[in-house]
Amino acid sequence: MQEDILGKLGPEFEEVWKDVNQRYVFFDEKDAELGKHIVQFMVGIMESLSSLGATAMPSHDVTMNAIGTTSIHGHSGHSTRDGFLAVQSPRKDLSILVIGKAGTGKSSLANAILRKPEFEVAVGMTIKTNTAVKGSVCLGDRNVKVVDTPDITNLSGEISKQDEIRKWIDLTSPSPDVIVLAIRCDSKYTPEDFAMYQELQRLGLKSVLEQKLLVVFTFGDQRQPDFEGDIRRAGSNLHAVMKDAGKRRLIYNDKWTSEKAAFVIELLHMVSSIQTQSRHL
Ligand SMILES: Nc1nc2c(ncn2[C@@H]2O[C@H](COP(=O)(O)OP(=O)(O)OP(=O)(O)O)[C@@H](O)[C@H]2O)c(=O)[nH]1
Ligand SMILES: [Mg+2]
Repeated sequence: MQEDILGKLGPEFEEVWKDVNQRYVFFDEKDAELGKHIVQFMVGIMESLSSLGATAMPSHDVTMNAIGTTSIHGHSGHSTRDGFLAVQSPRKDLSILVIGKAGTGKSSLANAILRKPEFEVAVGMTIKTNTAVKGSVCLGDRNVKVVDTPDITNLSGEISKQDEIRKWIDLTSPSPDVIVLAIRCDSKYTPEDFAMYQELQRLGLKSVLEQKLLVVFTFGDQRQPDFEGDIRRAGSNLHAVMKDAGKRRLIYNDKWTSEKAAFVIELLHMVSSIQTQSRHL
């Protein structure tokens, strides 16, 4: 492999190759699993940086174009496995709790993190997710658990709200590393939406929401051109939620496959920042 690379790039590359010191990765845009490999690669870099005492990579260091190829500027990891960067020491598993009103795209978002269609996605007006379900995926050497949930104001059957929330906590055991609140960015944030958030606070999630909340604006393909202005003009209820989230927010767009890997990388970056903040509390 080494000879192949040097043969193709010529002797001028020899000096660079010495510095590369086995840290390399191949990106093949025809690779059916390219997105997954990019995420693993970036996770490896973030893990390497944090094991070196650096904070996670700022998001502007990652650029991704429409066909899904990625450029990474200025950072390197420190070990390889099967050609992809991996982490040397085992790291803590992650658990991600996805919550929100019915039809806000929770299951679609959860599937994007898992990179597989684990959870059923709603079609038409049907409410699909009726109770919490867990899926998991390996990213780098981390097992990432994702718990998809129903709209707590719309539970069907006998299950009480308290029991349902107990199930969320059990499935994310010992506790979620991040709570992703899905809010549609193509429609108004209504008093009913805010009432659901307040109900979750009352049902015992107040302090964990204040520490671990991340707002994800879903239906990003339908956002206003002036999205920042749209947020500024949104009412005080949405601003109160975003305050709890410490202004952590992302936009998700389920329609553009090429953006999903970049979204997962940003999400993991947010999780690292939440973890860093909770270490300083
Ligand atoms: N245009 C667009 N459609 C989306 C997006 N995300 C999800 N959808 C669609 O919205 C519908 C609902 O998506 P789900 O992921 O099932 O939403 P949910 O919040 O899990 O729904 P419930 O489980 O019923 O509460 C589906 O038809 C999705 O294809 C998005 O980013 N853009
Ligand atoms: Mg669902």
